[in-house]
Amino acid sequence: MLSSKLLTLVLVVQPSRVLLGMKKRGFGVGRWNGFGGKVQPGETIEDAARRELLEESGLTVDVLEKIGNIKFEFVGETELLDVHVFRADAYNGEPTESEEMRPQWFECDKIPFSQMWPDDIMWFPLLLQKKKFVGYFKFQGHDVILSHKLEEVEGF
Ligand code: 8DG
Repeated sequence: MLSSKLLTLVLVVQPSRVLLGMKKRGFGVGRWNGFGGKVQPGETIEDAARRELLEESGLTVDVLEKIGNIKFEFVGETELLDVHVFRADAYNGEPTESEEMRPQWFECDKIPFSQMWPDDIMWFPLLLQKKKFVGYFKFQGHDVILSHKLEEVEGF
């Protein structure tokens, strides 16, 4: 039986660009990603998403929309990652580098998928089209997807 760990991921999206951060340490180091991390005891998932966004990018947002849920299995590991994905279309503050992330805007047609988690190229198009989705990815190591499921949903 696999246990699971709750994580958040926030993508700040504007009409023609998306804010990503270069992960400077820890899990996913060297990859561009949205902002997020582990949900702490006593926190709601959305509170955790807002906290990690502020800690890692310096931004706050008024509205966060839940747009995805992706579960990740890593062969040989007993814990599933249960990632709750949020989208924000407006933000307050200026993107600021943190110990964990170096933020940078990317045009929507120049997203650096070759330097991102390999599943992202499959679900980013849904994110950018404001579609909601659930997914499951089974990884061998951090680079190879052995199998996956991805489907659009009406809502959460
Ligand atoms: P730390 O303080 O303990 O270093 O870590 P944290 O900030 O609490 O958490 P983390 O381990 O850095 O969180 C991992 C982040 O990576 C989290 O936002 C979820 C996200 N993430 C995965 N897998 C994938 C993936 O395949 N694609 C994308 N885009 N993000 C992913 O865990």
